Amino acid sequence: MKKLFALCLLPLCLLLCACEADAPQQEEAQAELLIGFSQLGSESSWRIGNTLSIQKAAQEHGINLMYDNALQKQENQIAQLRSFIAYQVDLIVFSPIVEDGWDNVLTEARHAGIPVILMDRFINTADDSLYTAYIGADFYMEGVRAADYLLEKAGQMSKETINIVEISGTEDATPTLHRYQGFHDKVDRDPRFHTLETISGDFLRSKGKECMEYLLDTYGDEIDVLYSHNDGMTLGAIDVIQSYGLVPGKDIIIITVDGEQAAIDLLKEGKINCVVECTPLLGDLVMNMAEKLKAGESIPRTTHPQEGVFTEFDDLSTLPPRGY
Ligand code: GZL
Repeated sequence: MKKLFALCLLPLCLLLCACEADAPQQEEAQAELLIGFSQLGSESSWRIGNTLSIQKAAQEHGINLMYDNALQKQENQIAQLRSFIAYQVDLIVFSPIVEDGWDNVLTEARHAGIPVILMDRFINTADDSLYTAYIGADFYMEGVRAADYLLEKAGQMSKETINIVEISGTEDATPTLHRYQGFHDKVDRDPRFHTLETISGDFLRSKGKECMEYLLDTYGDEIDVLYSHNDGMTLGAIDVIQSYGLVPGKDIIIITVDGEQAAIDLLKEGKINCVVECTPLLGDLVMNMAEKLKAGESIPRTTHPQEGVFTEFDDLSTLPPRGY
């Protein structure tokens, strides 16, 4: 009855059935594994690639996935987590849109005996028992990699003062907080660099465009460098830079994060100078951990995927397609 009731609570949930497994006992074990996956939205190519990665990996691992999209609203994610609890899923996987406000619903998941994996973004809590593992990027190091490129580039810029504008991601989101900190911990120590302003573009291309219009109207040709927290906002900013008659990658040095194909293409064209990689392809990592949990094995508390950085100084001719 509870499950029937829960089903009524999940109008938007897409239940992807387990694909065939080789041996019957394996099929039965995996078919029992039901993951409740709450995705925060569809705000960027990165996010869409991340969703597809999770769905593809679930199918390939023969794991049932109950998927829901919170459309950029924390209250939707909390409601989805409560639905997963009511449905008694085996595991909850979600990407918390912001770091605060999860203690109550995750306490309910713990009381229901449902483990939680944080995927892609982190939470701010005093109670570490509320989640089993974090699988996602080291965003602080992404910020450091962005700064390392700029320090190398500055050596070629015959300028005593280098003015930076920054378009940051969703406020209070883990990537925003840590990409900011990793970058500024390094850059702010160097007297050549001056950050004119940091404003949030919420990881949206449309807001990246609005932010760049404001920054160019406010600071004009004072701007030497744009540090943008994701490729979507960068693409919006580049449209504006060009509409103002400026040459992206030359008049304004551009550093971006994610590594989606469109950004790599602009890097090859010289319109972007540095692309810090943040892979959305976390599906296999998540499903492998889910299978270990189901088998009663322990899993690492934190798992970071391998990530790198692509710059104008690299040979990009052999770079394979990005897949997102
Ligand atoms: C990073 C991820 C961010 C991406 C953006 O892991 O949370 O959210 O950088 C996405 O493109 O919107």
